[in-house]
Amino acid sequence: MKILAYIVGVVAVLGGFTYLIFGGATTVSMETDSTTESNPYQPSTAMVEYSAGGFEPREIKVKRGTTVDFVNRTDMPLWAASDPHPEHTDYPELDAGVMTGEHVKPGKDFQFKFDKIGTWKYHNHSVPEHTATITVTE
Ligand SMILES: [Cu+2]
Repeated sequence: MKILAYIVGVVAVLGGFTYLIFGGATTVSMETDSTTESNPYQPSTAMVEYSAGGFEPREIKVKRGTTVDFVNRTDMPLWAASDPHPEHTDYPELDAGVMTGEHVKPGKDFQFKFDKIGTWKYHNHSVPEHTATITVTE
């Protein structure tokens, strides 16, 4: 009988561990997820490619604090800047010409961190009909 009681005890302890490990893991991962969503400092990135047809994707939605990498896939300089053209006053910081002191050379990129919530239209200052939109949410 002592052995049986011992086995029952071991099973109960193991079962408790199993519950702790799996039950606990589920709880932890849920907490991690909610932390990720509410943490503005969580590093996240997105990419926009500029080709002969313009910016792609034409519209993206990102969370505040996201760094967007603008890649120039053309053989022409790229001067991405916020609307309106030519003042660039909607989001003055978003202006590759001001940020880098020059156009983004072919094959190069520039990165911009979006800290302001809103819907931001921008364009290539050198080809202003090439427009695109980035929506920044909380
Ligand atoms: Cu412009």
